[in-house]
Amino acid sequence: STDKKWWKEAVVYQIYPRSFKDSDGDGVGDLKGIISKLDYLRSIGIDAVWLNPIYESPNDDNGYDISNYREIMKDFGTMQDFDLLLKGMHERGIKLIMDLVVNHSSDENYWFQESRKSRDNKYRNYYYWWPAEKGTPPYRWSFFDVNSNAWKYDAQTDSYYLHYFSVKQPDLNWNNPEVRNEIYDMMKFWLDKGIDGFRLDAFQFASKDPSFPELPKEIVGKPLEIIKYYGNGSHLHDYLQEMNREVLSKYPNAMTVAEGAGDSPKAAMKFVDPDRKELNIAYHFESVDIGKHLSDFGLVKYKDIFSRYDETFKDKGWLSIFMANHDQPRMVSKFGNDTEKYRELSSKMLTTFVMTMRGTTFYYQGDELGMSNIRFDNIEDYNDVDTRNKHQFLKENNGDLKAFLEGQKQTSRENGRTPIQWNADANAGFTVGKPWLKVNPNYTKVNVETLEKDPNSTLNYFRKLVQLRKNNPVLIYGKYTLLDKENPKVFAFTRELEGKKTLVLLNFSADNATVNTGINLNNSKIISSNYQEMRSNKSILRPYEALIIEIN
Ligand code: TEU
Repeated sequence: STDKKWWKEAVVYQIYPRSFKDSDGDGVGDLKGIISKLDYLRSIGIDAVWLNPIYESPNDDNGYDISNYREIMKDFGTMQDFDLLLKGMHERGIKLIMDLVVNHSSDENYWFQESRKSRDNKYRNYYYWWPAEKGTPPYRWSFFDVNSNAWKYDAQTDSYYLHYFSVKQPDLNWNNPEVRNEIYDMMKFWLDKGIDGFRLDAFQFASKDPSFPELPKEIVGKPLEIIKYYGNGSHLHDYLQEMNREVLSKYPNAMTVAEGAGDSPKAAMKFVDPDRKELNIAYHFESVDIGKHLSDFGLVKYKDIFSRYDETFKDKGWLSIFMANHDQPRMVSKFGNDTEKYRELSSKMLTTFVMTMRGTTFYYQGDELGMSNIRFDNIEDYNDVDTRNKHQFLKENNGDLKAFLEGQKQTSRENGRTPIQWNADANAGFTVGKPWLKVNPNYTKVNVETLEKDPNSTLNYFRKLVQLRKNNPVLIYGKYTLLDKENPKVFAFTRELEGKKTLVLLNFSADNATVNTGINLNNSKIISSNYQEMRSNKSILRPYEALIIEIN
C-alpha cells in the first residue's frame, strides 16, 4: 500500500556481528568493531541495521541461545559499548533493529536452570516438561538435534523437555502468561534504550498445544510439513496481538519483522495486516526454501513466488525482499553465478532486483562486495551446530558423509558467515588474531579497500542503487506488474506510481536473452545498467545484464 512509513522506504543492512569486524584480536567480531566501521555504514547509504543476537550466550547456536536477555555477550563487549554503538548509529541517521529470540532460550538461562531443578519450582512452567511416568512423549522433530528428536530426557526431575532447535535451546512456554510478561518487559527495556525495532526470530513456532497430540501420520518424517504444522499454533496471533497491545503500540515508531510468516501469502498477511494490529513486515521463506540453486528450480517458479505474494500484498500489509541472510548460502552462489567471469556482473544484477522489487530491502553484509560461498572440504572447518550435528548423525548411522559434505558446499549456513573482507592484509583485515571461521581466500581481490577504488565495483554499484531507490518513490510504493511471465531467463517487471512508469529487466542467465515486454521503448531512457559498455542491440540482454528504464 502507499501509506507512507519509514520502514517501507528503508534499506536494511544485516550485520552478523561475529563476522563483521574484530577489534581486540580474539578472532571474533565485536561491538567495538562495528563502531569502528560506522562511517563505512554511513557511506553505503543504508537506513537501518538488523543486528543478529548480541545478548549473553554460551554460543551453541551463535547467540540464538540466550542465557541473559539484558546483558551483552562477553565476546562482543559490554553494555557501554552497546550504548555507544546505538548513539553512533543514530548520529549517522541509521536505525537499529535487534533480534528478538523468544521461541526458546539457552539451557544456561536462569529461568531454565531453575526450571529443571524440581517439578514444583517457580519457573517449572516457563518451559515444556513431559513427566516420564506418562511414557515417551509424542514424537516432535528438531531442527538441530543429533537424532532429530525435540524431546530430551533430564534425569534430575525424571522428565523430558522440549527443544525444537538444539538441546541447548529449550522452548519457552508461551501458554504461561508469566513468560509473556517477562518477555514484554524485556522488550521495553531495549525499546526504552532507543532501539528502533525487532526482528522476531522463529516466532511462528511459539504457540504449542501443551497436550502434545500425536503428529498426523502423513507428516511424520517430512520436516517441511512438520515446520508448517509447528508454524500454525492456535494462539500464535493472540500472542502477537497481546504483544502489540502491551508493548508495540506504545512505541509507534518502532518496526517489527516476522521471520518466518506461515506457508502462504494469506498466512503471511495475517502477521502484518494493519487492521489486525500485530507486526509490520513479513519475511517469508518461500523464495529461499525453493531449492539449492536457481538451475534446479528455475526462474519461472522463482518469479511466480514474488508475483503471488505481491498480488496478496498489493493493497495492504508489507513484505521484505531479500536473497540471503546468515542462514543461507551467498546470494551470488545461489541465484547468480560466482565463476570468475560472472561473479561481479551477476552480483550487481541481483542487487538490482532487491532494490527495485516492492518490499523493504534486507541486504546481507558482504553481498555488496560480491562475496561468494566458501565451500569447505572438511567437517573440521565447520562450526555450525546444524552441519556438525547432521554430520554426526550420518556418521553414527553409516550415512553417505561424502555426499553430505558435497551438499553443504552449496547449502551450508557457514557459506554466508565467513568474515567480512576489509582489505588485502592477513585475514582480510577482519582480525589480527585467528578468525573463528576461515576467511574466504578470494579476499586478496574481493575486499572493501580494493573495491572502493574502482568506480565500477559491486560496492559502488550498491551505493548507486541505494540512492536510486531513495530518489525514486516509484521503486518503493509503485504498483508491480510482471511481464513476459514464462521467459525462463529474464525477470521483467514494471513499477508504476502517479503517472510514472519504470521498467526493470534482469537477465538471470549467462546467455544473451530476448525479452518480450510489449512496451514501446522509443521514448524510454535507461537510468541504470550494470554494464559499462554501451548497448549495441536494444532488444537483446547480455549475460546477467540488469537495466532500469524510465518509460515516457
Ligand atoms: O531461524 C529459524 C528458522 O526457522 C530457520 O531455520 C528457517 O527454517 C530457515 O532459515 C528457512 O530456510 C532462526 C535463525 O535465523 C537461525 O540462525 C537460528 O539458528 C534459529 O532461528 C534458532 O534460533
